[in-house]
Amino acid sequence: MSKKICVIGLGYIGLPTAVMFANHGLQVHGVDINEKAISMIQKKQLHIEENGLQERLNQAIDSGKLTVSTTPEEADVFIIAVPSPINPDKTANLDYVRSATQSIVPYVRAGNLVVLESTVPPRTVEDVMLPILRETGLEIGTELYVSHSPERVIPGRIFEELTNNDRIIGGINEESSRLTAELYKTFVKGTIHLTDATTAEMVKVMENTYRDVNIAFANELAKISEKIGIDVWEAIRLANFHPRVNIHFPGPGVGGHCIAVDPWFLVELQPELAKMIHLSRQTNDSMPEYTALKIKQILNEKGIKHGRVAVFGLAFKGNVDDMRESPSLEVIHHLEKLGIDYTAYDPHIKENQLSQQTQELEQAVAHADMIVILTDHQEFKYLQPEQVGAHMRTSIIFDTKHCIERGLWEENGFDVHVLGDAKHRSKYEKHTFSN
Ligand code: SAJ
Repeated sequence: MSKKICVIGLGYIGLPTAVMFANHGLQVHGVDINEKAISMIQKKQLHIEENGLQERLNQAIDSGKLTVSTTPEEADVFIIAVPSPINPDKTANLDYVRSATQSIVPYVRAGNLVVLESTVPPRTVEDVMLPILRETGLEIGTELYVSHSPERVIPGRIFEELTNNDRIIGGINEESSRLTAELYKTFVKGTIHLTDATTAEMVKVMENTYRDVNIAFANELAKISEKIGIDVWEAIRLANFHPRVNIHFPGPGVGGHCIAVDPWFLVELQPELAKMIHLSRQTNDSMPEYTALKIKQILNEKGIKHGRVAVFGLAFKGNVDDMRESPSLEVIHHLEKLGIDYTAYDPHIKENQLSQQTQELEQAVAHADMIVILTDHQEFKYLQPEQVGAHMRTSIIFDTKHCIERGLWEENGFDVHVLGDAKHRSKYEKHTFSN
């Protein structure tokens, strides 16, 4: 294929996508409003972390197939991959989608294809993008083709998933879908499924909402399990042996820029109908406070009035360097409100993100009464009690991600607490929870 592509937005999705097309022989021009990011990419430097991106970027720039700047250029295809966050009042913020669409209007020509990759509320292509694209004077559907091709990749494995995941492509008409599928066949090995634009938008939002609702269910089960004296992790593990059951896992909250955001799109569109979806969002958003209150309860039960806690994990999930919408920040906020002193430690997050953050493990646990694990990083799974025990004032560890080896820590004199696990508590302590 000898098409030229212009990619608007060079973030976590846009840059890997641009690089993929360039390294498969297409001429690609990448655009971003962030001048610093553009000058870094021009020098083959990365402004985001992703496995395998550096060598692929080097190849794309060295071959001359990828150029970048802050302004679009004429092309055969325009791909928009910009953020679609929520406003503080939980309504969709489509400003970037609007301005990116507006930015290509002067460059779009008859026969071009415009593809939106950003996750958006259903009907965005039809109701937000098309009115802007009509300003080109081109007839939509016959002179200008438009579709939604949502990204579905997970950070850390983007290149593998870009290649192997199935793709949903929804055009505003059949020709738009067909042209988009032909384009993505350049590197997609998974099956490409064709539908209409609004269905494709709904599918993407549904996938993330499914996960959010399922996690809320797991969090509710964790709270119930604590009350009735069982270990929810064991119960979920056993339930998932059923061939048609796939219960997700509880935790201190749901972070990231996707799963905690996309369900709100459906709540905004249909507030009267999206009841379970709304309740699930509230359930997951309540977990950081629940976690902080449990920390206080555990300290109080030990007779510790003004405890010091070592917070392990600032990233929104294990083994990533991304703090966006991280529940850890909310847990910390509630610890501050409860007057609990803390240090924060995360080997994946660069220093100076928080004033109480340290890069030194020893410093993080010095005089602490409790380690609270909020992120299941590999480093925490394999942490050894003797690395930290001697520096602590009291040997308590609270694992909200069920990632440490309980027996090992207990053998080393630690009082071990796990979110959603009251079974082990009742074995080691006489009292039950009441709040
Ligand atoms: N989490 C739990 N319990 C679980 C699983 C996750 O509490 O059982 C938490 C994590 O700790 C994290 C949050 O949920 O805080 C979200 O993590 P995630 O790994 O579920 O999702 P993301 O945001 O990294 O990526 C998701 C993916 N969507 C799905 O798996 C359906 C990815 O494929 C999408 O591309 C991405 O959203 C996106 O961009 O929409």
